[in-house]
Amino acid sequence: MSLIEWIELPNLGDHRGSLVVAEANRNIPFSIQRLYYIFGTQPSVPRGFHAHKELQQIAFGIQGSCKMLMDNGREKQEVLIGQSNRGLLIPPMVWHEMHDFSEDCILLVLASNYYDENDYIRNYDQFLKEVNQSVKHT
Ligand code: T46
Repeated sequence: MSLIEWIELPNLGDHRGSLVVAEANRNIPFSIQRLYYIFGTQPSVPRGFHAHKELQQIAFGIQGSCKMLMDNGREKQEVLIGQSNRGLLIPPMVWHEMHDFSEDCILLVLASNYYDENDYIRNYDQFLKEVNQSVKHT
């Protein structure tokens, strides 16, 4: 699987405006158990700086944009999230950091499970250790 995967949702917009649809286990490749949205951010205040052990997520920039640095321990890539119907897949064991939020940014995140702080790896050295251990066992 490549580090960067986008999920495209249909925009059923017409002259009245846009309408984008996400359906669990159809165009979203998991059962959605939770959604959250991030807004009121500041361009110079980054967020994230963690990986998840098992959680799968998809992040949509439903308004404005931000940059997301993705890092699987071997490769790093930064992408711009800024299309309301194009979400970035954040798989387990990918360290991610959000930077350069536009002032109007609203980030909508669909998640495969409920919030669980034990699923977070918030220390980068610990992340690298766990990633390298899992590579050795595959
Ligand atoms: C992620 C990126 C993209 C909850 O209590 N429940 C929740 O569902 C969430 C998402 C957060 N929280 C609490 C945990 C913290 O005390 O809200 C506080 C802020 O969360 P955090 O510092 O983790 O926020 P970000 O923006 O760094 O990360 C968030 C998600 O937490 C994370 O899963 O992948 O967005």
